Amino acid sequence: MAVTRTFSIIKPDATRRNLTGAVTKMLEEADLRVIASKRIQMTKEQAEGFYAVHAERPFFNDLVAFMTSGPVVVQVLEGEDAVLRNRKIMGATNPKEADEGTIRRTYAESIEANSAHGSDSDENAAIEIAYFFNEDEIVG
Ligand code: RTP
Ligand code: MG
Repeated sequence: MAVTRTFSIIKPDATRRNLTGAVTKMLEEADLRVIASKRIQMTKEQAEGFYAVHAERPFFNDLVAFMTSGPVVVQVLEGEDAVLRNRKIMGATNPKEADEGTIRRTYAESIEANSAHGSDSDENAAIEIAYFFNEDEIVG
């Protein structure tokens, strides 16, 4: 297995409840290393661009409103098979379907306010990392 990178967001429901450290701890305990991190307030334009693949989905407007409802923490994570490793510790989109011990099962409030985002492929990870970070902000 190769050491790769993925992109993570600690979503507004988690930052609002002061869970930045708690979520990050679960990522670190899953052997993911935070090699870049910043807390930002996403603009509507940023959120719409980030979730452009979901533009036609019924939940798109709600999702953009939620993701801009408060600060988020964007992170680059590094580890063996980082995309899969991160998706595994996050758990299923819907916290009711997420496995015990996952971030979403532990902390998510709903299918929308589900505490964490993680890239779904190496290709999307590279795109999403570049959307929020310059290479000089990432220290591996
Ligand atoms: P993410 O992209 O945030 O890591 O989550 P995911 O792959 O598990 O889920 P995806 O299908 O890509 O959906 C993106 C985010 O949209 C919100 N969502 N709301 N109301 C709904 O039915 C619904 N479905 C999805 C969630 O915040 C989800 O993480
Ligand atoms: Mg997704």
